[in-house]
Amino acid sequence: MTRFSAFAIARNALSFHKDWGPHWRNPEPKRQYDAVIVGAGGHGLATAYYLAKEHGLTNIAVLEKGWLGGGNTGRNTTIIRSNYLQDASNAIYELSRALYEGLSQELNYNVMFSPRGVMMLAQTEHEYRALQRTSHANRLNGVETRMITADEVKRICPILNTSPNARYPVLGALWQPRAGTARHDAVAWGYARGADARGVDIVQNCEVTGIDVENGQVTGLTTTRGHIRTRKVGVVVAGHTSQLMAMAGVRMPIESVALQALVSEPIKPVMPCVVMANTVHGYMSQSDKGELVIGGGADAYNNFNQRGSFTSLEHTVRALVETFPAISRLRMLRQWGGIVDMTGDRSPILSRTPVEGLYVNCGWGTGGFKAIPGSGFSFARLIARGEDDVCGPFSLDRFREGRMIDESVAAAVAH
Ligand code: FAD
Ligand code: PYC
Repeated sequence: MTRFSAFAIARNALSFHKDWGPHWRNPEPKRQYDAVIVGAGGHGLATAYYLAKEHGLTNIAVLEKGWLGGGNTGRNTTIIRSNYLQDASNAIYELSRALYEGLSQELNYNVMFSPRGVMMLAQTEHEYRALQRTSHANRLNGVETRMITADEVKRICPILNTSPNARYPVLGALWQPRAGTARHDAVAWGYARGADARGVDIVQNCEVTGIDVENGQVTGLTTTRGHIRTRKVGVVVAGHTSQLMAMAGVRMPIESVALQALVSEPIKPVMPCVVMANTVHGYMSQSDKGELVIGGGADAYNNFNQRGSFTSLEHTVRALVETFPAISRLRMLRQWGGIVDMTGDRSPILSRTPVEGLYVNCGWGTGGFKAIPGSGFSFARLIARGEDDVCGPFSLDRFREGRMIDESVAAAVAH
């Protein structure tokens, strides 16, 4: 693997940066692996990376029906925070946020983690109390968040409309100073590069079309590039989880729905942090290129439309113009959608399944980008060693046993 360093960059500058090699191989799938991960999104790639790095499992493959990072991982708005309500959520999201802090060094790849701070506005008394409760829960779990006043909100982000005459005046906000953003493609590419360097085969354009089960044990996969034998499979396919798991006869408590986002034309820096205005269904940050990155609520009906729609655009832009009147004359450049995987309690599933050797990682819904490092690290432990210290509460059993991890408020985006 080419290592990035000041010296390597200087050396490659001499040849006008034309001599950098490919960052991962494009291997043919082998006929047998010790473990196979289905889905080369951030979670699948991170799982493969930690399986290889932490557990020495290198005869493994990641199978991807399209191109790596082309699912929700390359379509999200990159917000990273750990200000969830429940103890189990604080554990996995804060593990993840902490891993993001050192991820560029870990992967020797710049993921552009920017801990610029995330504020969730309180625009009704009820919302204020709910966020205050979250800040207390966070403090008990060692997650650094606090409530800030409307004056502090204005000081941190001057373009925010904090007028008391607004339809929903800003009463304060839940502020997480070490939360922020990262470059989504770089997270996928960095993990792919690290996994490939440790011998993991990342096979793109390889769709899984069947899961073989014999006597309750997974034994292989049928793919568009041939049959593969394996006794361990991790399904990590976000919005397509129900279809994949149905191939093994497992019914999943997942609904698939499009979540959309858009970006404006680039402008000079105006947004020093991330702002989420959940009452009016909008959130915004500014990318390093200067584009305002904007999103809102999920589509109101289940669907697989991986694209934008006018209804969502209008609803989201109306919310944002109300929150940031200064952006009303900006042109919007691009709009897109991704298919997110929603559970009833808005918490993920990282679990064994009734089929021996078959594991599933899904249900991150509208908020799984932030969780990629922690999810990959913990899911790899579950697959390699059966250890479920972090994953345990997120098992499939919880739906049968009524052990919900209710994060419908902390999930931020309306759905
Ligand atoms: P994906 O990245 O979707 O990867 C799954 C992969 O599986 C895909 O590449 C797909 O092609 C592949 N696959 C599917 N079926 C098969 C098959 N049969 N065979 C082989 N491969 C298959 N989260 C945040 O934390 N912060 C945010 O700001 C945020 N904003 C978002 C904004 C939008 C518009 C969207 C859509 C999502 C957002 N999210 C956000 C959520 C986040 O993007 C996802 O939770 C996360 O990326 C899920 O990653 P993944 O690896 O599980 O799934
Ligand atoms: O989970 O923080 C989040 C988020 C913001 C936008 C979409 N998801």
